[in-house]
Amino acid sequence: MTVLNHSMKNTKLPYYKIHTIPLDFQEYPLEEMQSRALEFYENMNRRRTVREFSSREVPLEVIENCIRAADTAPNGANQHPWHFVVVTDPEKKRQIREAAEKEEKEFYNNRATRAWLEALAPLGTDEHKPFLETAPYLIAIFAQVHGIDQDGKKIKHYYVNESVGIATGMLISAVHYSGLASLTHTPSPMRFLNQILERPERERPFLLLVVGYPAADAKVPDINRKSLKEISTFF
Ligand code: IYR
Repeated sequence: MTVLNHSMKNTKLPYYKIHTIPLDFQEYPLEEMQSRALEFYENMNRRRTVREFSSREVPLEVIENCIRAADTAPNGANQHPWHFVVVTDPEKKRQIREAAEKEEKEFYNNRATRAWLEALAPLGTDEHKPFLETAPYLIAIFAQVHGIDQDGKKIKHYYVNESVGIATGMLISAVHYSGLASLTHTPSPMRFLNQILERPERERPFLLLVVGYPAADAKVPDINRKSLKEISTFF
């Protein structure tokens, strides 16, 4: 079906005939809707950021499908302003670990404020990042600050941070839903990722997601979620 986009009718711009297709929407009986919401929450509530990984193999196809899921994220002007680099090569992992630990050492010893270190203390993090080599996959997520057209001209991208943040959240959810653990790692600064992973300057490293099975004896800090009351208001 083709409809006119009337909101543009009185502007100087040409307005477009947008192409539409029927929505593929799945409705559930109310009871099922309620149990699905509860089940989803209970499942997501088991997700924990893991810092001890097993080197056990994970099929690449799982990672590919998780990235496909991330690409379904709502995003500014449907520009998909992201790029995912999947790293399995041991030498690349080694280079990433080396560069990340260098920045992290500087962070923990000099750059971080006392208040920041105090906020991190309950998590037990430090500058040692062995998981960057142990885990089978590192997924480096890049935000495309702007696009580039066929003539090499800049294309403005909209809501880049929001879009990439949502896609990353969906990637983390997909990884958890698949039965794998992940760790959001943000060495700062992380521009070294452009050089190691051969990404252009217009792409800003957003986050490094470590993915794999948790180590058999993995422990996590005993922390709490906030209550619904603390995080929400209903009018
Ligand atoms: N990027 C450092 C420090 C760090 C910062 C925050 I905020 C965390 O929630 C966790 C760690 C690191 O990865 O150790």
